[in-house]
Amino acid sequence: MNVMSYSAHVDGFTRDNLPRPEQQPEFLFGLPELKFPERLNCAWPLLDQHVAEGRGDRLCIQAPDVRWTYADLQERANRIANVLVNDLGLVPGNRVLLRAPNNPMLAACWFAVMKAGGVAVATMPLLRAKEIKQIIIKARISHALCESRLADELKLAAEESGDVLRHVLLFNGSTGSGLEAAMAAQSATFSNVDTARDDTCILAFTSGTTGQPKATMHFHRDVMAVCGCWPKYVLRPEPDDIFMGTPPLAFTFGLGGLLLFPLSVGASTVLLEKGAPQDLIDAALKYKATILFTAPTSYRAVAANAEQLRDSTLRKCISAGEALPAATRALWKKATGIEIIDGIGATELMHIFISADQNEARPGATGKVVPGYEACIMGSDGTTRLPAGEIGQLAVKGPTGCRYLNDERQASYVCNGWNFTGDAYKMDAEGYFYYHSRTDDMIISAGYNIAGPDVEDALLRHPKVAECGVVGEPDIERGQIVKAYVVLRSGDEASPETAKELQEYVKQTIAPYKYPRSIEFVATLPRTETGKLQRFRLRK
Ligand code: 3UK
Repeated sequence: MNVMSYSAHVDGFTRDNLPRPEQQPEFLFGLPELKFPERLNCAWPLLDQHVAEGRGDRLCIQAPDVRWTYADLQERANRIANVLVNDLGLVPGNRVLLRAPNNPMLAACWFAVMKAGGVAVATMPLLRAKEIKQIIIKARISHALCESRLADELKLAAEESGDVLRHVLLFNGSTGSGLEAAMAAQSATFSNVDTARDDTCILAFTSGTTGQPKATMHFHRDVMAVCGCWPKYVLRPEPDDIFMGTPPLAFTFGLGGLLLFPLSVGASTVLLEKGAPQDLIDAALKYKATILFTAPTSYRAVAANAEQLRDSTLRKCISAGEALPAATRALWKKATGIEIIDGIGATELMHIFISADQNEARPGATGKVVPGYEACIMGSDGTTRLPAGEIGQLAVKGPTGCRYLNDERQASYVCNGWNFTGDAYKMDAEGYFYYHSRTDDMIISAGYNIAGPDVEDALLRHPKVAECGVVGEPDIERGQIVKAYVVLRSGDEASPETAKELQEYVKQTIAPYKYPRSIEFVATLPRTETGKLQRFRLRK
């Protein structure tokens, strides 16, 4: 599978901008699930095949006032694919920007792009014109399908990007206009473009915190590969499962968890535009959800009222995006009785590659390497494997891996065939991986190597702490000191006494040299739209 197949792309932009072969990671296709035919369009196994095999009447997507079967979704996707090709002149390989909160029309647009052989570039709803413009230019976006409420920033970005983005159609606006009107005039059938398994079908921009955005490239076979690994071996969903959660479909955590994985087994998904704690609880009860995807901070925030979920239909809860503090795992289990399934994934690898199911979970550990992948801990030279128990750089390879679109930073993510995620981890003798910190977030204080997340976990155990972030602050005497930014629970007072109380508490919980010498109380912490704490902003 390392020799590229004949491309169906008429617009060769993505193939022309792949990293050179020697800069690509090694790919592993050992599992039986990973033997892909040369011609592969992921819309077939995920959507059309269900209808072709008589499952068209099964429930596929729910949202407020929407209940679509597989046949309903297929019909919408076909009509939109026809609009793209017949009205907007899309040719295979063109990039299509998608901009909407998680809703059924966004899912239909995503499948339409797959069917037409296009390349979907889903963007975070909160992005502003400046950031959208960078994406339009970097990915040379010619077409956009956009939720009408979010059109303003896109239009601004389009104007400022010169003549690149030529076709914009809006949906979910006043009835009968825009995309929906165009769909009504098109056929409900579409013959999928016969793409190669190694034709790019999505460009996923990383939620990276600094510098120019990076676009990762994933093929049709990558989309199917992620369905064949973590869900197959760790999540093990069933056709009657009802998936729901918060991560945007523009974030590959959400794309997999809320669209690809449910559809890959013929199950259904609930797409929610809002993910505040009470919205999640209400939706879980209303739709009788069985599988929940969200980030650690959200589990913590929902836990306060999660007793309501104790005897609900919910059976599996997945956390990713950030390290899951053992304190949050315990809180969720106490409230709901459910052991969280933690998993580390990355945009570069598309989805989760280290994880443990609810029976194998160990507090403090992310889990074991997911079947299909290999992982190890490398020393600082990037080539020597460290023995069990030592902290080093996490290196991974598997059926998916990093391909940045025309980007020098490829060489820092991929080295000797391994993907380096930028995380410091250790592995124990049984193969469990323990998160330490981001490699550039290590705190070194008076010679001690301290992991911010370790101190955060200790603080989170204190009843007054709602959220916290721990970073290294420059210090003349110690090089760095441990500094904690703390959001208190409402009603608790931000006073020197409270700070002292928290410091004493940490000293009693973990090695005393790790305690935060400085504590600052804040109202909120800076986070990305994917729920990650922006430590670099705390350091400023
Ligand atoms: C961190 C974790 C500890 C880690 C993602 C699941 O987060 C995802 O992708 P991103 O590109 O960020 C990747 C980085 O996030 N991280 C993610 N999960 C965990 N750290 N424990 C975890 N469970 O630093 C990693 O390198 O935004 C997660 C699926 C798809 C994804 N894209």
